[in-house]
Amino acid sequence: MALKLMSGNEAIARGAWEAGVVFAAGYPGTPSTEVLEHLAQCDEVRAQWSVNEKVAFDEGVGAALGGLRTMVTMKHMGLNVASDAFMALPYSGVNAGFVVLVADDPNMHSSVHEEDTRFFARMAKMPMVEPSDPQEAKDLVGVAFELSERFRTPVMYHSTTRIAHTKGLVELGERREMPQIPYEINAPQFSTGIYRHRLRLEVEARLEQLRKYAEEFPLNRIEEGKGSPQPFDKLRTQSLPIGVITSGISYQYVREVLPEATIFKLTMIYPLPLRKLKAFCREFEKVYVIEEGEGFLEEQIAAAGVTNLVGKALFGTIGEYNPQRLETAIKGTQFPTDFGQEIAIPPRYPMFCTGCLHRTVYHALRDLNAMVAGDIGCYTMGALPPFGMVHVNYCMGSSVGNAYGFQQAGVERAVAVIGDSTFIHAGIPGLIDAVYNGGKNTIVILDNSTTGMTGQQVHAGTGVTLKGEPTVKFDFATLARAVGVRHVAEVDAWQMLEVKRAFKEAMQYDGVAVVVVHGPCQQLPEMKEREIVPYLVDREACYGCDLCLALYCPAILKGEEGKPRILEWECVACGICAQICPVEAIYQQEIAPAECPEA
Ligand SMILES: Cc1ncc(C[n+]2csc(CCOP(=O)(O)OP(=O)(O)O)c2C)c(N)n1
Repeated sequence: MALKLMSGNEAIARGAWEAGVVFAAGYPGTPSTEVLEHLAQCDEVRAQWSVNEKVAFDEGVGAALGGLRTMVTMKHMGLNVASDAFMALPYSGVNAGFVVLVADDPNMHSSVHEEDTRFFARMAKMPMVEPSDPQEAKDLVGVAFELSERFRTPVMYHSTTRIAHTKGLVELGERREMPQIPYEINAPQFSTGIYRHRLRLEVEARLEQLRKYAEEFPLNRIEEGKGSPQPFDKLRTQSLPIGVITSGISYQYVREVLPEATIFKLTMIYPLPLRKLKAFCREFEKVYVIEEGEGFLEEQIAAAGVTNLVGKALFGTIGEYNPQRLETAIKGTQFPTDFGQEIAIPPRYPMFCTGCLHRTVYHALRDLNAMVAGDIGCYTMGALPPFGMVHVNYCMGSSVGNAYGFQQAGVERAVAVIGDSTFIHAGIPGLIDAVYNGGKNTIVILDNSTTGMTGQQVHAGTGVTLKGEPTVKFDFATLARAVGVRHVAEVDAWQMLEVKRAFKEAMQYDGVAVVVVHGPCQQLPEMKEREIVPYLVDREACYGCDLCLALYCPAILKGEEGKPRILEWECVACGICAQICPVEAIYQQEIAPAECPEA
């Protein structure tokens, strides 16, 4: 028996491979990203980053209808983008198995907002499964595909940050090659727009079958309590028999905190086996429903007439659960809401890497007194001190429309700042709209040749596919011109004066202006591996004006006599500090980088 230590995401990828997945598409987003990255390493799987989640979903639909087992991956916000197609697909159902992995991020470790996507499955009337550990994460993929093909339905595979990133030993299996299921033209089944009224009935009929199946689903199981007296003697002496209904990562916390409890462990979390759950609840005086996020399980069970549930009122909806939180809640004491901040670490703001192009951009926009509608990516951090230069920020692609709206409201110097990956993902329609409706905004596209924030994934503007193959490279300036932008400039991020001049001219232009700022991410291997000749400060020439310190570059510190000092081992020689020094006191000299004394 081959065992391997795997994260949940790696296990999901392994499960997809073993289940015979042939086509896999997605868009990066923590905590789902690594699933596709692992799948890309499998020769048998055509894994790809698509330009956004909606496109990935649509492509997946085509592949599954065409007869290939297909997986589509995204984080919770990605499902918002794909939701139009997500809602429509249950109407037609699928041909070969189709599983959409959606990973939520309770506590927003890497997300703009918390969102419980389980409600989407219910809205779409799509069956949904959820694992509790890496082994189950792997096995459940195969189960989801069987469910999908048996009921000819898309299946949502729900995961969360802790499931995605927790590691555990996983028993490996073999790949099952699945023969392609022949596709036959059948418009009454798959042209959902026209045949919607009949298909609407089919959705309901299928859901009814799924409800029945949920009652028999073997991975929804009851685990009898162990009767252990620890640690809840209080509950025991009051002889309050406790039952627990739970799923996902919460199941692990329950096992830890309530080892004596009888647990109804749900693995298929939509539709629910309500008949069984009701019978279960009758056995106990009190039943805890322990689930992260909203009261998705609780509300449905309560709506079925169960009245002895204790859930969200006790455990709360905000943030992640953990054993401490559950224990505190069950013992009746108030659980602090600043969870995650118990560890004493010095407070500090996240900051752009040394040599990051975003620093130049915000520095220039600050000097030009711009009002910035920001977007989603590393550059979102420009909202924080010391720059404080992202004045509004919502979700991917919003910057372009937001800036246009501000201009409509008469707000001056409204500039949209958007990353390359984000522009391709959701910025393009906003740009077309601004041109079409006669906007007068500047749109700054930050081309760092990667999807930086999620861990340097390639995208359509990088000229490389997820499989590492060369491909057509999207050209931002050409696209801008093609949609009618008359003022298009391209600048090198490390030419400070040029960047500033380009922004100034764009902001003065009477129409939509696009400035593409090129500057590869410093975390890309080619940037990290290049030879760097660091900059130095001539202490004699420097008179301590602190202009270079206002860049907030991690490589520049205030040294002796209050004069700046450049950390040679940190400097990546972007040269911005030298460019803004009024007395040319910063210079580059061919020397061996000194050892970092603290290292
Ligand atoms: C709808 C949606 N999908 C995915 C994500 C995850 N995500 C956060 S930032 C980002 C893109 C960042 O890339 P880019 O715009 O190129 O900016 P960079 O971080 O490289 O500066 C992604 C995909 C998200 N926040 N929302």
